Amino acid sequence: MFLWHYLLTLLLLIAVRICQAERCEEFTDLDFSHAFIGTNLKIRLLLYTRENVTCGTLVSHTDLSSHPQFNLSRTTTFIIHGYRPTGSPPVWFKNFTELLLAKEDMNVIVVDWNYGAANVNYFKAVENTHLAANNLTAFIQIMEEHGASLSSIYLIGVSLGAHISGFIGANLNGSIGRITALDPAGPQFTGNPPEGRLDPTDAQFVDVLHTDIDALGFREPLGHIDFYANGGTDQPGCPKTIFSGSSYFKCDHQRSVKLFLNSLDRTCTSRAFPCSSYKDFLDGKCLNCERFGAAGCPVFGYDVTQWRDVLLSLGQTKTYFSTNKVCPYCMTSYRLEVMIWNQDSRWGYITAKLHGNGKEAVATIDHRATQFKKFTETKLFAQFDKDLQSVQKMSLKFSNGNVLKPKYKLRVLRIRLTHLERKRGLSVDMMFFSR
Ligand SMILES: [Ca+2]
Ligand SMILES: [Ca+2]
Repeated sequence: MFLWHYLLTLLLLIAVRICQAERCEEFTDLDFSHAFIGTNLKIRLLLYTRENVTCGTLVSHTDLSSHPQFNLSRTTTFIIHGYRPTGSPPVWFKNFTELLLAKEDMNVIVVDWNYGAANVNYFKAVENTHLAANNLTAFIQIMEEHGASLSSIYLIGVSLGAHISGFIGANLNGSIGRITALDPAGPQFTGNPPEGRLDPTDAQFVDVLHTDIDALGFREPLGHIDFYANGGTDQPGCPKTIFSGSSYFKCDHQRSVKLFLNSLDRTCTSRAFPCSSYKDFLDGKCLNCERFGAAGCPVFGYDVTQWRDVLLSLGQTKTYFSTNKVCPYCMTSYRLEVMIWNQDSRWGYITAKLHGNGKEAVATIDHRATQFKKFTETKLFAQFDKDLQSVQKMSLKFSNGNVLKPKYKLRVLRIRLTHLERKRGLSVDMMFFSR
């Protein structure tokens, strides 16, 4: 009896050692020579769960029983990257995996199709998106045979990965739970019919972020909700000239991933407003959120599923939000109403500063010159770089935007500042006169 106990303990110890020695699978690291010659498609599936947050397990495409931690009763999130012109692994996927697992107990599968995406010839990588989608569809069907529900499948696709997600979704008749598309690729997809790109019928719920619609991204709406960050064309803090090297080409596009990660890390939220154009949004013409009831306008990112039912009932909704240059990206929106008593009307730009608890928040309203008229309330949409919990002081700077023009003072009669979310909590009403 004693001997049996001893042997059993020994066997257990050996088994534990073997498990500990199991190596972590890494994302395929290729270099530019691979991309130059071109690579053929090979898909590796790296599984991460709360039991192995940082150590990837290579999942068999056919035998799921060999992965006990792959619990199919949980949500399974696939992260699908895009074109890899230099063959390097995406720098963001570890952070992405960790934030998703901190948010929810799920299976995260990083889809490594670096062999296939690494190619100086973009058209070859585009061709591979269909093959990759067919391969992943077969894998999801095997998951389904093992008891997974298609509703529990969540695909997050970056750039070309967004269209791969769409093709998988279409292969499965739109039954998968959700697709999040991060700046879906434009080149070779713009103008395609719905079956040749991502579209809202590809999943039960499709949410899309656009950050580079004038170059690498897709201009038109593709989901149930489309978020256009800073108008979707160019991102603040990204280089405006080619002298900044490769980041000139990819900074706007890559910002999509950074914004989504920011939505996962719980530091702040970005409220997005339905609007037909970015100009109208900046003019503050789209601040009405009544159609969304008590929840208010949708918040960009992972948690937008809270608005799912109302968004599905609305069909397709195009929304806008603004961000800062760096993380935390979220801005805080106020309505700023200014009444002046100058005899003549004034045209110019406003910079507002809020002060409270030793902090300062700044909003620059300079997308166009605003007209201020005597005894008329001018409504402005002010987006501040920070959210101050208490505002003790506000200062305004007025400029006519032209150093050659004579300087005018804006004689302010009244300013009203209303936080668009905490409407009652932070409304500041001021009456003062200036000469
Ligand atoms: Ca489609
Ligand atoms: Ca751009």
